[in-house]
Amino acid sequence: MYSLWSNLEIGALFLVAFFAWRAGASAAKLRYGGSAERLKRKTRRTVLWMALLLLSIGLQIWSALEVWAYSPWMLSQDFVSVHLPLVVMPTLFVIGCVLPRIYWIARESGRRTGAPLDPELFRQASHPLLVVPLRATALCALTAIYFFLAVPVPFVPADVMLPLMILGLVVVFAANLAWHRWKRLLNDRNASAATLPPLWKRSMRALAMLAVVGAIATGGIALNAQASRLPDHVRMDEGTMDYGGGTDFPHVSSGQVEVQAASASAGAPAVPVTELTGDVSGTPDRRFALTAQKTQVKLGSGKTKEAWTFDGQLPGPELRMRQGELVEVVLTNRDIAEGVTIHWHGLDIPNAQDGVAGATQNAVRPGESFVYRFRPEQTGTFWYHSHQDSQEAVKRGLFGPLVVEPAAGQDPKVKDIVALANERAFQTSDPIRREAVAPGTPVRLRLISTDDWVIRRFTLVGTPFRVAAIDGTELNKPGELTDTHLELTTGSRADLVFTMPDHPVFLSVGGSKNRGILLSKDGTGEIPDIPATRVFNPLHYGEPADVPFDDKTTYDRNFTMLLDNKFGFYNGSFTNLYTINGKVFPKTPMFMVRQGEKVRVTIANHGQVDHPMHLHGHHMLVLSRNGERSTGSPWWSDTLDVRQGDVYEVAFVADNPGLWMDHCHNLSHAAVGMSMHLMYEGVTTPFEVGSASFNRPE
Ligand SMILES: [Cu+2]
Repeated sequence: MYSLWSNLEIGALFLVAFFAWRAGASAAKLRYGGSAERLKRKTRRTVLWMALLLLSIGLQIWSALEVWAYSPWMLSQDFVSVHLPLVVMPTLFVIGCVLPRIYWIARESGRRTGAPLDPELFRQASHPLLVVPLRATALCALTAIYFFLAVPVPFVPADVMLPLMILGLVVVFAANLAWHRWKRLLNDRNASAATLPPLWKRSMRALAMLAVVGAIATGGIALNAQASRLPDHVRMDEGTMDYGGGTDFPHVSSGQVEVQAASASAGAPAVPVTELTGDVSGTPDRRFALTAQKTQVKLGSGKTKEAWTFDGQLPGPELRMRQGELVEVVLTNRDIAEGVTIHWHGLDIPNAQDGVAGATQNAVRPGESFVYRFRPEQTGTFWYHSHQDSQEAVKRGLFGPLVVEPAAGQDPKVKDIVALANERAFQTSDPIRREAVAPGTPVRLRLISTDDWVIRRFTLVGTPFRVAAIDGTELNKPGELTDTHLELTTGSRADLVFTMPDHPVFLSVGGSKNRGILLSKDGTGEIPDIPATRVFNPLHYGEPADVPFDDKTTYDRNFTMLLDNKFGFYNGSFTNLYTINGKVFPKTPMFMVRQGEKVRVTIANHGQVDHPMHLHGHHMLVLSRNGERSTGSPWWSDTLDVRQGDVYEVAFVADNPGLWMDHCHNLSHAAVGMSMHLMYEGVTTPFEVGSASFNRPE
């Protein structure tokens, strides 16, 4: 409902601005009526524009009230406290001043004939109160549109006051000017016979006005562009600290930047991220070597294209390991000049191994290597990708699937199929993959969605199935599903299980028959038709089980993450910015926690597009969505798709000390600032981002 009404409201604002401007222009021409007949015709035209204006105002007010009625205050506040007054106030003047005059002019001009105009009729037809309220309505609507396009919530008072003050000054100045002109006009005997100035004269006047506005805007734009430049040196243990209503930690402030004090409070001595390795001594149980390299890959079209790959493969090789094993991965960068790291997406391993350039390590340059060592404690479906310039790296191919089997190994009877969806990988392979599976075989399909800003639709046709796991976490007693599709956002995973029937089964990727995986006795057979399906909803799926906390728990910290978008500058370039709590990195706050604390985060999306929020090193338990409690199996997520107007309450326990990225996994959003981090008390980092650094995590 939020997206419908908020989009309508924005559309209505544009209509209000347009019709108000048009009605104002039409009303301003009434004084050139010259004769009663022509005045009558012009009045009729003005009335028509005003009728359209009032209709669009009605739509704007109605939809703003609906947004208010259906969504929490943090999503509706700007509609109610900014947009509504900006439209309602000038509308009162339109109704009080313009309507009675227009009515009077229409009536009187109908009663009279010929030229010149009766002095009283001319007096009213040239009255400033006929035009000024309409022009003011247009300016107010434009201001509301500016607030929508360029100022994200939560509002900073200065961001709100400045445009409102400029608006007020312009309206008062213009009204004053109009009043004086009218007085002069009434003293001029020939005024009532004046005709509309020629088009070129009007155009020149409009151009002059535009030039003034343009000059002022250019100055403002240059200042903003300059202010958005990334600093040369940024350390992620410095910045704005958000304590989520809990106790502050010792810190020192210099201007807007806060730094943890060298000696943190008792029990949490300062520790650099590099020391947060966990116990990784001994001989590795499993070793991998991955080489990042430029590779010419062959596309289905026959052409070749340069990709960045691990080991020359697209996607990178499947890494399979067992729970609790000591795993060693040696990453070597052969020739990726931009640098490489590996982040183990969804694995909650010690911080030093998290693979984020500028946070937990330096990006690996060409010719260099880096050794990752960790023990995976979870089982399930994950993936890995470079977290150096990750938007570019993942787009070009530096990613691959990762599966953690139980300590005792996977049941050998199970047919285990990894279905990693990626546009670039699709281009290099057969769009239909065929697998031979004997009837009666238990099958586990591991779905992984990796494309930037694509909500992938997966539809399993030909058999009932269960969703066994989400984001690498098993669900409790999942029920059987048919005619259901899953929507997986960038970075999220789901495991589907079923028993192979004696007829073909098709996993459709994207909802059509021309891309996916066909399973049958011998790998041949027809692709079944895709029925109408409904979308899978994890909120009430499966059965409840014990969880360490719920909506009645008292949390040590309660954070709010308000997601939005606006037009603005990022590092000097004009773009669509994606903001968290009104800010873009590095000005986004850090969520400060102490080890062992219970943490609740409210994530709300006030913007126009979806944001898959990915928290490193932890899994978030979904408590509720849009006020509706999660009543099914515990739903643990590491990449939660927050759609327009959604409000999620999630919770986690701070049990993995470190500096953990918390960012949108639409990597193109993270690249323009939709990134922040979770920061444990006393943790420091020796690494750096910023324009003087080689590290560019996003
Ligand atoms: Cu996003």
